[in-house]
Amino acid sequence: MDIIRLKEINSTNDYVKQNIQALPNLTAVYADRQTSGRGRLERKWIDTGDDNLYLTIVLKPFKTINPIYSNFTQYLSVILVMLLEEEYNLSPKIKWPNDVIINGKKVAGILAEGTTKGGEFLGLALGIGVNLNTTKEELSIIDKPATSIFNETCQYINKIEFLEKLLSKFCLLYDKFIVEGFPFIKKYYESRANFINKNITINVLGKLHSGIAEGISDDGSLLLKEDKTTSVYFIGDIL
Ligand code: BT5
Repeated sequence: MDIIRLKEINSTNDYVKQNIQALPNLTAVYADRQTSGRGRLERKWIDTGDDNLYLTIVLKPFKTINPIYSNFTQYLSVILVMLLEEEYNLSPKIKWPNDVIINGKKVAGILAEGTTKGGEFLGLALGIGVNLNTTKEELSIIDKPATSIFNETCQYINKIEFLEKLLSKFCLLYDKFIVEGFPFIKKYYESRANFINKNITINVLGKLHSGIAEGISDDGSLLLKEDKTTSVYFIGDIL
């Protein structure tokens, strides 16, 4: 995997989107500082210093739009959970669709953005921000409960080592994932999900829906039992 390091950029996702034609599949772009990191729906990803990870992976395994593109965020959340469990002895959970949570607080956020030109699909920018060494004080400026690996383990995390481990795990299961799609990671994803069989409320573009989360479909969507019917949601936030 080629790795590009940027000292400072507005957003690694924007950098990848702007350069997607020149960047080969599976190039990783990370920045030491990110001045306008973005989340979904115009939300912000807060930069808490250069010893945290701001990374975007270039993905264009298929030349045309393919259902697999909508599941890469869930794939990356599973890869991160595996790494946190195996190497850092943590017990992270996944909050649908792809937040990674430790002890009820968000440690990482993932944002995938497709790029098209004249109707042609050029590729996906798969971005992830991971709080590696953010201190309690820095975490307190984030508007929702947040944590870092350092905050959970009292262990300083070497960013480059962490990046290499994350990317090598990403590549290890990648070939199988792009052939089999979400069903390949479904069992693992569900076993680490913190919402299944619970009463939840989701916000879908400003509209709230409440019910029991019955599970995840083979395409990664959420099955929510509202009264007597089960609805399928492809986007939204669990509140
Ligand atoms: C996300 O959005 O969680 C996706 C974040 C993706 C960030 C990466 S960094 C590299 C790449 N380049 C970018 O520009 N973006 C990607 P969402 O689910 O919408 O959550 C955003 C919310 O997370 C914010 O509204 C805050 O409540 C919270 N948040 C912001 N910064 C945080 C941080 N450092 N740690 C924990 N939570 C944070």
